Amino acid sequence: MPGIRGPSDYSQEPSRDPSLKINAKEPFNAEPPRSALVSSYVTPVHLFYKRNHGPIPIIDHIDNYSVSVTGLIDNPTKLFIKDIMSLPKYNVTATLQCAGNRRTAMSKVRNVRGVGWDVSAIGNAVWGGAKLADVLELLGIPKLTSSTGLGGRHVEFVSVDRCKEENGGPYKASIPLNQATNPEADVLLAYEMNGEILNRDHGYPLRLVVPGVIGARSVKWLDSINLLAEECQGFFMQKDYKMFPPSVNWDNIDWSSRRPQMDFPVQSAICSLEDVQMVKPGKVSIKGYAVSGGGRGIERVDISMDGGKSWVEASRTQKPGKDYISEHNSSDKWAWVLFEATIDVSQSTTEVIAKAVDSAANVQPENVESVWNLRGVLNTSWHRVLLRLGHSNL
Ligand SMILES: Nc1nc2c(c(=O)[nH]1)N[C@H]1C(S)=C(S)[C@@H](COP(=O)(O)O)O[C@H]1N2
Ligand SMILES: [Mo]
Repeated sequence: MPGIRGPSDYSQEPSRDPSLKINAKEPFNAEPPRSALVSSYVTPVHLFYKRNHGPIPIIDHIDNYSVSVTGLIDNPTKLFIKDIMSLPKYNVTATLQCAGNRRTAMSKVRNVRGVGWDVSAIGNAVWGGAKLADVLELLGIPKLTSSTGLGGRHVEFVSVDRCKEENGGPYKASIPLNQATNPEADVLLAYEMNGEILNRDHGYPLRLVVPGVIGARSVKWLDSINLLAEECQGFFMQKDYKMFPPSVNWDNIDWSSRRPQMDFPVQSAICSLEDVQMVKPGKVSIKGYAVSGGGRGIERVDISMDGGKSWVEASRTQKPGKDYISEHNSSDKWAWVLFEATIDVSQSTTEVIAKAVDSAANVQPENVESVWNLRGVLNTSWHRVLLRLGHSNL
C-alpha cells in the first residue's frame, strides 16, 4: 500500500510553521505560542497543534485511496473518497484538545510520563466532511443503532501510520456504535479543515473527528473501519489515555481496571500572559479560552486576583464567525469560547486565576494535586499566572 513508512522513517515530514513550539521532534509534537492561539476564534491550520505518534504518511493517488469496512457487518466493502463526498457535507466547528494539554504544569507537582505540553495542545477548527452516521447508513447500519445484527457494538478506526507503541503497527481507536450512528453527535469523516483540503499533518486525505471527546479518538489517515463486539484493544485505548487517581503509580497500575477516557472535562486557560509575566502597573488585559466536552457549552468564566476568595466574570470576545457556513451548518456546542477581562494591577506580585463553568455546572478543580495522575492527562485545574511589576517601569 502506498504511504506506509516504517515507525522511524522521518525523512519525508511536511514543512511546518517556524513559530510552533516543538515539544518532540520525532514523532512531531508541537503547539502554537499562547498569544497566537487566542488571536482568532477559528485556529489557522498552520498554528493548530500537531500531535503524532509516528511519521506522517504520504498518501497520493487519491482516486485509488479507499477505506475498507470490515468486521461484524453484513456487507464488508471499500469506501472511496468519491463515495464519502457524495454524501451531504457538514461543516462542524469543533475544538480538538489533546488529553495531555497542560501536562507540563502537572509534572511540576510530581513527575509524569508523556510529551510535555503547555496550554496550547488545543485548537478550534471548522471540519468539513460526511457524518459517520450517514456513512454507516449507506453501509446498511441504520441511524441510532447500538448493535448490528452480527453483534457489532463498537466502531474501530485504524490508521495508515506506524507507531512504536503498537510495535510498528498502526494507530487505532474506537467509539461506541450508538455514538457513531447518532447524527446529533456530529462525528465526521472529515476531508476539510477550515475550508481547505486537510493537510498531511492533520490526516490527509481522511480523518475521524469526534467532537467533545479527547483528541486521541479522532484518528487521522484512515485505512479501515471495523465493526467490533468489544472496544478497540489497541495501545491508545487500553494502555494509555485512561483516568487514574493520584494514588496509582507505575508499580501498582492495573490498566484493565479503568475505562478509556472519552469526553473531556471543562477546561480553561489564560493565553495572553505567560506563567510568570512582567507587567506595568495599571490595566492588564486577560484573554483565554474555555471549553467543555460532551457538547456541554460554557456557562461562564470567572477571574480571581485573591486566590479564589472573590471572582469577577469575564466576557466573551469572539462570537462564531459566518465564514464557513454551509447549507448543513451545525451549532457551535462543540466549540470553545474566547474570553476577556481587564484587571487593575498595583501590587508587586499578583496571581490571576481563571476557572470555567460548563452548562451542566461542572467546575474546574482548584488544585492540580487533586487531579494528578501518572500519565499526566486532563490537567484541568484552575489556571494561574503570576504577574510581577516590572521595576524598570516603576
Ligand atoms: N493516526 C493517528 N491519529 C491520531 C494520532 C496519531 O498519532 N495517529 N494522534 C491522536 C491524538 S493523541 C490527538 S490529540 C489528535 C491530534 O490531532 P492533530 O494533530 O490534528 O491536532 O490526533 C489523534 N489522532
Ligand atoms: Mo492527544
